[in-house]
Amino acid sequence: MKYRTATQWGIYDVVVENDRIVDVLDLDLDPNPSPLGKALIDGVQHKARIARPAVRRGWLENSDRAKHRRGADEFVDLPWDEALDLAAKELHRVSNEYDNRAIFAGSYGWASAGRFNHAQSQLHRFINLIGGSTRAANTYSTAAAQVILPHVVLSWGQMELEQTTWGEIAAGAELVVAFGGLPMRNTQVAYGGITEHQSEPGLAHARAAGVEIVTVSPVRGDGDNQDRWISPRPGTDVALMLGCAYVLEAENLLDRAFLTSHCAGYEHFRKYLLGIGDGQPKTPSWASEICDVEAATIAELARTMATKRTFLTAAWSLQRAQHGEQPCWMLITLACMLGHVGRTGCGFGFGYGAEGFVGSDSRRFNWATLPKGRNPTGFHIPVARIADLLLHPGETIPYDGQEITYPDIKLIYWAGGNPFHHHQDLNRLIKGWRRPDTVIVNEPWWTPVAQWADIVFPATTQLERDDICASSHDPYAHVMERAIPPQNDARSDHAIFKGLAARFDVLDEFTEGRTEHEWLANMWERSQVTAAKQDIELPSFDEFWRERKFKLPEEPARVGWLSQFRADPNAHRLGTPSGKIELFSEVVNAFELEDCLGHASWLEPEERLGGKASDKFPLALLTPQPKYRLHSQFDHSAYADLGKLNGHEIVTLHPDTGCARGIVEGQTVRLYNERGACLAAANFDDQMRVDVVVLPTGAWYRPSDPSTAGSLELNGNPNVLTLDVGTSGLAQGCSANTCLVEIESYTA
Ligand SMILES: Nc1nc2c(c(=O)[nH]1)N[C@H]1C(S)=C(S)[C@@H](COP(=O)(O)OP(=O)(O)OC[C@H]3O[C@@H](n4cnc5c(=O)[nH]c(N)nc54)[C@H](O)[C@@H]3O)O[C@H]1N2
Ligand SMILES: Nc1nc2c(c(=O)[nH]1)N[C@H]1C(S)=C(S)[C@@H](COP(=O)(O)OP(=O)(O)OC[C@H]3O[C@@H](n4cnc5c(=O)[nH]c(N)nc54)[C@H](O)[C@@H]3O)O[C@H]1N2
Ligand SMILES: [Mo]
Repeated sequence: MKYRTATQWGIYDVVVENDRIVDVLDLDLDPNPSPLGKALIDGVQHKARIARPAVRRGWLENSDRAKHRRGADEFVDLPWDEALDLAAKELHRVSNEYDNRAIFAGSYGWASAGRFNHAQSQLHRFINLIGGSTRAANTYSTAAAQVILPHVVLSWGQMELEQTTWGEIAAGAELVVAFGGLPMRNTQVAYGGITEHQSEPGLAHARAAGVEIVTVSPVRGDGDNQDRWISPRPGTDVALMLGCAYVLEAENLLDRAFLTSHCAGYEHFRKYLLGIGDGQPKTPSWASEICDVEAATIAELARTMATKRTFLTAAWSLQRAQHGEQPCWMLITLACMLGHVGRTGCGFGFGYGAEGFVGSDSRRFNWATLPKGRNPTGFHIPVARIADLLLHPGETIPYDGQEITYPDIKLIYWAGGNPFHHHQDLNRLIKGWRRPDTVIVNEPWWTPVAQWADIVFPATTQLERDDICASSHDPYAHVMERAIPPQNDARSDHAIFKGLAARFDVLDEFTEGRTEHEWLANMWERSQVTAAKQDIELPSFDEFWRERKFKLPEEPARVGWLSQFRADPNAHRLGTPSGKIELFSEVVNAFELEDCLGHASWLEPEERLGGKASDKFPLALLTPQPKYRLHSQFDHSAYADLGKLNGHEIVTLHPDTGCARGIVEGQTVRLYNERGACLAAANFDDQMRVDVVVLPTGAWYRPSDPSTAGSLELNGNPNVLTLDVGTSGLAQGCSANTCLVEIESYTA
């Protein structure tokens, strides 16, 4: 039998024989399906599944909960009723003894496709009914961009969904300068699910139309199909862009009319650029010292950009670094100086090699989701400050012009995310993670976050329940069919929270009297209402369920992004205070932050090549997204093994870097710095900087000695090495890519 399913890397048909998944088939709908679907074949019905509810022995048997043994303890299986009773009792206790802010249900993570059994939505709906919790704002992906861009140009949501399409780039641009490249491996993935992968065909189309691509990245392989490669030190793109800006200003190659009519505050930025104030003109030779690209190359790049219809783009990775707000602001500043913003296919945009929907011309539509209600505490922290929250109750931090004081967290509830994947400096996280009284986790597999919990509820995967896949960037809705029975004793996230809701006397409020299937129909009906407002008629729910998919009608071609603003900036004001693109922001300036000034600026990070700490650790570590996985998901599958060697994640380094350290290709190596150490398998690539090493994220955290923080990590999880500081007092995003390490051959 074949069953339709959806993942956040594509829609597939799953072939099932005798309740076993035997194959996963691509759909004809998809011009460029992702092979990541293969992970479902052995990954779903795997020995790593959590069979039944489990409680950590030390938590169960010791009055002090043996918190120091969290992550290093054994588990005791319990029947569902007993485990639910324990969790409910503990939630009751914390909620009664403290303010509900003492519960952290931020629960960041991608979970899986399926709008109803979306783990966080279910968790939030339940928690909101029992008084709410501390939550988390923004994402690990784009926090710095999400916070700075509304001050400069537009809300992030608008940018992501509405910015220039690949078709427009092909039609209107002559030159694309891609900071961080356009790594097509990342476009396999799109949040919530993706039907048609358009990025690779879109990029190929632009290339065929004669668009020249310049990749600016420490790693050449980031630019599939590029014409030219410029390789700065990681984290120094802002200096390089400033060097370019200086040439435009000094050689009068900039569009002063555009800067006056459409931008606010260029004069402030110009003073900084020319060094009137700090005495340091941001010349190409100044930039060259920082980014290690020749001054002549910088000047020549500036001149080329000024003579062509240019599109500037940056990978999201650039802003996942200390001062990550700056590359976003500086890219926009440079594009405004060039003056092409709002012309077809020109200007600026973010993330064209980040997720598969960026630059697609699919209709955008707000499909209905599960209503989560309101969080009665109304309180959240910036998502990447989780370790600070756990470690420093009572401390106050700045965030986007506000002040946030951390509460004392007594209970963590996580569903649908893996902080032992996503957070930086895991040895530091562990110290905080062992402070609360109780950690509750819903997970299908014994992932690290499940291993580091006290009460673990086994969740079904999407193949064990019905659901609907529908995302705001995708014109399709798909039926997700239950293909196999729930494995072992697993229950859906909805059923788990139903069990808890009953114990809080909020069952009726939680379910509103609906079965899971009735909820799907309800969500569909709410989408019908939204559609009707746009003169679109959706079929009945029954018909949708029979047909298994529905595609919204094509819409008339979107009006070129920012073209109306370009044509008439007064009639089409932006959301900024001036209505223009703010190259200087009075608002940000008034926050008086040292690490985010009123205009784009070069700010020294805590560590970088050629800068602080490089005498101790001479290599920059980049931790990009993995080609053979989504984050840490299905790391246990045979497909994910393609990114491993001898059981370790593969680290890529320049052959000269290996040679200088006596490392041969294929051998096991140890990466280390003052924060931690991990093993990996060495792979050489001579098309990258000699002072950079690349270890993708996602290997399951496996410390050799979980009882003590800091022990050698065995699988190759780079987050034992990364730096855990906020991007700045503005966004407080994660700074994963600000990281120096050393590497050595490993023999044990
Ligand atoms: N060093 C470094 N670190 C990074 C990054 C980086 O670039 N460098 N990138 C960051 C970014 S951009 C992101 S988005 C994060 C990603 O971090 P996460 O989103 O936390 O990572 P995932 O591995 O996708 O975690 C999803 C979890 O949900 C579980 N799950 C799946 N389906 C279900 C379900 O139906 N129910 C329940 N209860 N659970 C389910 C999976 O088993 C998995 O454990 O990582 C961040 N971390
Ligand atoms: N296959 C797959 N695809 C994914 C994901 C996945 O887990 N697997 N995760 C998805 C998610 S959640 C997100 S947020 C996006 C992330 O999308 P991005 O953040 O854009 O992707 P990354 O792979 O982290 O980084 C892209 C490239 O930037 C380069 N780079 C890093 N630092 C610098 C720098 O300082 N300067 C310059 N010039 N280049 C730099 C790296 O070499 C890297 O290959 O990817 C999505 N796509
Ligand atoms: Mo992300």
